[in-house]
Amino acid sequence: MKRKSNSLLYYALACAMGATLAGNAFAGDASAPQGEPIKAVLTAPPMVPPPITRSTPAKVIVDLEVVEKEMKISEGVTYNFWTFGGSVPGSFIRVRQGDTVEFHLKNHHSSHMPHNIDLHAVTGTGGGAEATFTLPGHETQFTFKALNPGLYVYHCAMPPVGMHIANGMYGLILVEPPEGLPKVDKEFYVMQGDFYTEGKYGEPGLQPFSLEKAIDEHPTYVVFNGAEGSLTGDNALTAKAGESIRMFVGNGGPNLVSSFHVIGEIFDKVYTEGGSKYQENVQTTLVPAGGATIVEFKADVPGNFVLVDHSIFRTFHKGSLGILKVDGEPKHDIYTGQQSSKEYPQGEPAGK
Ligand SMILES: [Cu+2]
Repeated sequence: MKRKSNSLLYYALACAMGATLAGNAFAGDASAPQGEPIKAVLTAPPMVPPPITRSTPAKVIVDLEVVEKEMKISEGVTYNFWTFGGSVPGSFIRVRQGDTVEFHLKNHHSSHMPHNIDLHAVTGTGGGAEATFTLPGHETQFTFKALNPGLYVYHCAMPPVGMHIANGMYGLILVEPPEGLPKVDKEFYVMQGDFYTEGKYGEPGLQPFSLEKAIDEHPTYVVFNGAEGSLTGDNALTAKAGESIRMFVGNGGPNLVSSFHVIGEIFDKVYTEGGSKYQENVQTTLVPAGGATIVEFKADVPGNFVLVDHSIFRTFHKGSLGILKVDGEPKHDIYTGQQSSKEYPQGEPAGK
């Protein structure tokens, strides 16, 4: 009798140990979605959804609708954009590493084309493209686990892929690390894209897509956030002197690499290519087509700071120009502004 109860005890202990080992082996149990499913907050550029404050993984539902719509690309010029969520770039998606994402893709009834989505944050066939072939008026759904933290591009991958991307079908998804990103005062969503129209730059009216120019990689417009002027004038980004700024910067392409630079600022940190490691004290950072980067800096002094693609003819002749307007008191110990301007005595030119 005694022996029997001992063996039962050992059996119970062994089971308990087994369960613990299994629990460790499948980070599965600890990393299973906790609590009720959460509907993801989606934002149009330049806005970013609020930071995630959860300390456990969740099931997150993303509901994204493709809409084909005519919008302004430049002053007096419109274009038939194909969009994720009604904006170019598409809605910003923010999840946490370890989240299980239930992704719903709708394609509005008014669409003329089928669309799908390839999220670079997805581990699986086509990044979800195969699972989301969606006809106009239909909805598809698949689920993925956000395994890797980082800032990722998503885009449509329906053939002809280049044309769907060239029409504005891209956006960003941020997978926050479990501990979150360091707190900052302001976060912005900026994404570059190149556009190819039949008409020349500035030619008014609705401009059709030029496949020939796209294949030749000769864009008519290179812009931030889907249109020339999307980040200037009343649309300029704003901050106060002393605030810390984080920009989630993407490049939808389809063709060009961006030399992203903010005139009059130095990036304190650049999470190169949207990954986990950061470089410090950077002037200009490359953002590949289909890639992203996170830049951080402090707005030390007031002024208009100009966002550019430093392949500079694009900026002044094709539209890739934005403004970050920083208000506040001048700090003359950091920057004085002009202190003098005068003639100086004529002599032999330098270099003689
Ligand atoms: Cu598409």
